[in-house]
Amino acid sequence: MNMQEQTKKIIVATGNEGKMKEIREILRGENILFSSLRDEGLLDVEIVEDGKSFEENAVIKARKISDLTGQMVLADDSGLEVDYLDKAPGIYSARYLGEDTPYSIKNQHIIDLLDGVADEKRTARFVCVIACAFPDGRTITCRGTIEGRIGYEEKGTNGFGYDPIFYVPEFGCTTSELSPEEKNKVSHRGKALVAMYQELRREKVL
Ligand code: ITT
Repeated sequence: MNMQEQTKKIIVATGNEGKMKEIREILRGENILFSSLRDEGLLDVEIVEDGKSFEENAVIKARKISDLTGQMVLADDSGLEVDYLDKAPGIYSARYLGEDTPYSIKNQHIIDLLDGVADEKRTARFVCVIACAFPDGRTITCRGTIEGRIGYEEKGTNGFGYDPIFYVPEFGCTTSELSPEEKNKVSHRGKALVAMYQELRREKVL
């Protein structure tokens, strides 16, 4: 068997290019070809994310595309929980202040809401749930988190979304200042995706 034959294609039910890039990097070297909704020509499929948790929304996305394609499909539902804001934006992270609002504005808004709030009360976490939907109707989920604090200004140019305001005390910088490799090693997405990969290996799906 040559390398080409061993490579397995997995559809990821996401339209978010930042996530897609990280997913490809996290499992680089595992002989998996990740195909996005754009790659599949499915970007226009309407998916109603009306779940009440990251788990529910991840399953909704994976299930919809699995039913449509008849394939095993992964999905990522993720977001930022700010403790001082009662865990907002949480599952509404992408829609916070409007889906098309630039992150420079969303990030500054969160910084402003925390104006005058002391370091120890600026705690926050990124959450990522990876769901896998199988063609037989079964679904499984894996969750990963990374703890941090909301910074005082945007810092860094790597990553996407809320990375420039997500300060990680252990590293002394934001996840936007980490290299992609460093972020993937410790991130919510890195943890959730590696856990899912191990589960799929255990189940001999991969
Ligand atoms: P899909 O549903 O198509 O996958 P989406 O962007 O709408 O894309 P979510 O509903 O899961 O996805 O929202 C996730 C949001 O959480 C994302 O748009 C970012 O704002 C934020 N987010 C998640 N992971 C992040 C990360 O690693 N760094 C920065 N922000 C992140």
